[in-house]
Amino acid sequence: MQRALKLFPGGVNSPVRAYQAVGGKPPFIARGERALVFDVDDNPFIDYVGSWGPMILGHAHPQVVEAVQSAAQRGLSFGAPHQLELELAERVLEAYPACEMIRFVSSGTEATMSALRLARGFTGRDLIVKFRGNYHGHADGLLVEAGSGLLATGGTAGSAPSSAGVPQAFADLTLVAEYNDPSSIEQLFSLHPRSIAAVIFEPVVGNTGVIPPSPAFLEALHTITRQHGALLIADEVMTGFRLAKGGAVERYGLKPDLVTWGKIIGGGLPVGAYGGTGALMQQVAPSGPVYQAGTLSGNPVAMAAGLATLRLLSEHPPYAQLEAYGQELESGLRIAAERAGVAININRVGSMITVFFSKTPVTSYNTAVSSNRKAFSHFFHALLDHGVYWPPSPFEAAFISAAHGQKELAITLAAAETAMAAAATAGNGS
Ligand code: KE4
Repeated sequence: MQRALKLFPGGVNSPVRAYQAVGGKPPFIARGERALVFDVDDNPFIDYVGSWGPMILGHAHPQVVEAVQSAAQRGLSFGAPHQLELELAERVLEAYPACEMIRFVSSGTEATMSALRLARGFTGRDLIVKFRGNYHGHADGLLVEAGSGLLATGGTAGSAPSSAGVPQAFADLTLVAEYNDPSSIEQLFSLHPRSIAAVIFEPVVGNTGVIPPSPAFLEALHTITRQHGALLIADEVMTGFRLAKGGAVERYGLKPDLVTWGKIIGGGLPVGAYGGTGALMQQVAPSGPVYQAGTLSGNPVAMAAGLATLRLLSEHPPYAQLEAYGQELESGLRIAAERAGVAININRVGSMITVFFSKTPVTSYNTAVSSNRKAFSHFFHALLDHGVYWPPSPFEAAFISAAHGQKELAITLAAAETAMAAAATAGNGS
């Protein structure tokens, strides 16, 4: 870590890995195998981070590794059309029948950034709407949160950058609504008639911890965007191919105009994508005026990893098994919390789960962030000390993989007994 701190800001290549939310120093991971990761001293951990979503099949799946090795032996990248791009694209679109065309990029950030540029280019409108606490990658216009003041109309004041280096001028183009609050969407559209290009949302929030969508919210997203001629963008970077073969779109019957993907479609290698109807996607260069490009977009080795992963998910769908494990994990955690006398609210959708140390059910950004962070840190470190590698932040989703089985469940729940008792020492503040 001392060496890393000399090389990288915070010693990491992505902030959440630095353990600032929970304190302490992160282990360096040397290898992974099925549901386990091993640190450089070969200590095993049951992994509930799964590289933040991609590793739904578990680590080093032999068929995925083999596909990557054989692709690499034929050359790593050409910057030219390649058959594996077609095969992966067909597999993604087969699972999302409302999408007719797709463009591969190299991260979820690129996918959402490009989808928003397409929405603006297609509608000729400049404003976009996102939801407080939803994360869509680190494009400037998406590092924006609700302003602090209140407008005379009772709406939230303009938006504010959530990062240094994002000009206020960029933030002014991003409006921020409240997740699971239909009136907050309506309010923005009435304040900005015929100026909003798109609404982008996490179909199930993972980035404030797990927050499921209310039916009324999903309904409002569709009716309001249709009514005002704005595009609806479902950001399935985290939920795509996780919540069902067709992601949240299938699970909730969503009808977005554009979908973004990442994580699982690369099987652990850098792949993102955005897709929609042919009419929309034909607006993207070189067939249309909306420019977007990428040196390693669609590179064969990443395509091979994604293809092997989606093929395995399609041939042996793990979703029932993931749901069953999720149910057992959830009820075991509740029992452990009960025994320790600590107040928790668990939000889980399929294999995405978050334990909030809060007396109040978490259905919104506000209820999520008012949960007890200290209790979470004690919970996290007690799990880690007992060989369970939980996401190092109270506001992230934990991920179950198809490689998690009864053995991993037993070890996790045994560790949870100690972890809940540790959380209880932090007091029951919600
Ligand atoms: P990437 O640029 O990190 O590939 O994807 C950005 C992104 C877009 N949309 C959603 C819904 C996402 O969850 C993400 C990235 N998720 C985080 C986990 N909270 C990645 C972990 C990290 O930032 O290190």
